[in-house]
Formats: sequence, C-alpha cells, structure tokens
Amino acid sequence: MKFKLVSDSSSNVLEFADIPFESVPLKIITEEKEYVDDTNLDVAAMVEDLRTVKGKTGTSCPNVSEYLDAFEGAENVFVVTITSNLSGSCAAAIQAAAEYEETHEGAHVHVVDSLSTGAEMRLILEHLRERILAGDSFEQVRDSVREYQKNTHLLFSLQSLANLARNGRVSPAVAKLAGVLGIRILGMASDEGTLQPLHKCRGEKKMLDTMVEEMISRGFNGGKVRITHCLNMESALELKTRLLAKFPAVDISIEPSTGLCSFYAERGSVMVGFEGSLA
Ligand code: X90
Repeated sequence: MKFKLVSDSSSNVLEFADIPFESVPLKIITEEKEYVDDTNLDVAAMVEDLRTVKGKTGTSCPNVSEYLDAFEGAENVFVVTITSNLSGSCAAAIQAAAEYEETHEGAHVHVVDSLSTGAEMRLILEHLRERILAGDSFEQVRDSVREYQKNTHLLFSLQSLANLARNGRVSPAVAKLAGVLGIRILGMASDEGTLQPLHKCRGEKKMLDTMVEEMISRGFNGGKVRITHCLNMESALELKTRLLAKFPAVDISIEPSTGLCSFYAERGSVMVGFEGSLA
C-alpha cells in the first residue's frame, strides 16, 4: 500500500519529512505578476510588493489536473484542503479524486475538507502521517482523521481584513471591524469553515492575552500547538512564552506563513492551530 499525502499550499506545509508528500500551490495574482505559493516564493518580497501594487489582486486555487498530477504513482492518497466554504480547492480535489479512482484500479483517494486553513491543516497532516506510519489501513486512517478533526481549532489575529474583503471572503460588515491602527481582530474558523470574528483587541498584548483565554475556553490543555505568522515573529514567540508558562510540556512549532496565508491574513498576522482537550 503506497501512501501519499497531498495538501494545497494554504497549509504552509510545502515540504514534509518521512512520508511521500506533495504540496499543490495556490497562486496570488496582481495585474503585474503572478506569485506561485511554492518553495521558490520570496514571501517578504511579495508582501512588500503588495503594499504599493495598483489595481486588482486576487488568488486562484489548484485545478483538477494539478491535483491529478500530485496523486500520480500513489495507491492510497489523503488530500487536505482549505475550507470548501472559501475556496474551490476542495471541489477540485474531490473531482480529481473521483477521476483518479476511475482510471487507477485499486487506488483510493480521500479528501479532507479542513473547514479551516493554515496551521490547523498542519495538525491534520501530522495526524495523518502518524497514523500511516503506525501501519493503519486506509479506512482506519480515514476514520481516525474524522475524529481528530473534531477536536482541532484555528484562532488568528489580523491587523487588516482588506484583502479578504476585496475578494469577497468576509462580509463588508466584518471587514469594517478592522482598519483602525492598533486594532487586531481575533477570530476563529467556524464549524462551517468560515471566518468568525470573536474580539476586537487594542494592542498586541491584549490580543495575546485574549488568544490564550480563547484557546483554554476551547479545551486547550497542553496539546499540540502550531503557530504561523506573517512578519510577526515577536508575537509568535510571545505567545509561545505565555503557553509554556502555563503548560511547560507543550509541543509548539513556529513557522512563517507562505504565500496564500500571507496574502489574506496580511502583515502582522498570527495564526494558531491547536488541539482541544480530547486529543
Ligand atoms: O483562491 C482561492 O481559492 C483561495 C481563497 C482563500 C480565501 C481565504 C483564505 C484565508 C487565509 C485568513 C485568516 C483565517 C481565516 C480562516 C477561515 C476558515 C487566512
């Protein structure tokens, strides 16, 4: 049974050790240029370009044939996508899965709609890898990830919702919450896989305090934490320090967000995927 993990690049996981893995890039498109969210992208330079770029900017998700290319050669594939409520990535993966199973006898492809993005997708990928390496069957891995997903969450802090609003990914009413200097919108991925604002925080310290409270109120009890940030290492480290003070044995990683999350979450954002109490 040859297993392969595939994820769209909104997971920020472009390379993954110990198991066959492929990242399928989303693209960030301006009137001048197209940025492919892969290991060649200079994220800091893209974020800088976007500050001054004129005209429309947007993104595009992988298409069916790009997913098919990523599956090639594998017998058992698990695909993790960004929430189907904000992107066509999941729909493309589902169509590719059906085509792949039809044309490759004995092959199985299961698409996991993360109903989230970013660091929560990393948690799901790590869980899949763990179960596959433990020797679970395709069906066991599928059932196990379904359970695992019920107990993972994504919280994030955004300093601007401009790109989300311009591209119709949040309502104008939600977008209006941000925009005042020093205000951070603390939000979560809702059960339906949409952006749900929770708090308006004045200043970074207040945001971090509220973030830790929100994690604990969602059952966080020292499980895994995966943090990404867009040019805001300071806050990511500060969050890590606060969590370590309360949960000394916690397993935390910090990474920069890649292209897609950096475009939508924007400069200064922090995104946190974590396990609730049952994991
Ligand atoms: O072009 C495409 O198909 C991609 C569209 C992606 C739109 C949303 C990206 C959100 C990135 C922003 C904060 C977290 C929101 C989480 C909501 C579930 C990150």
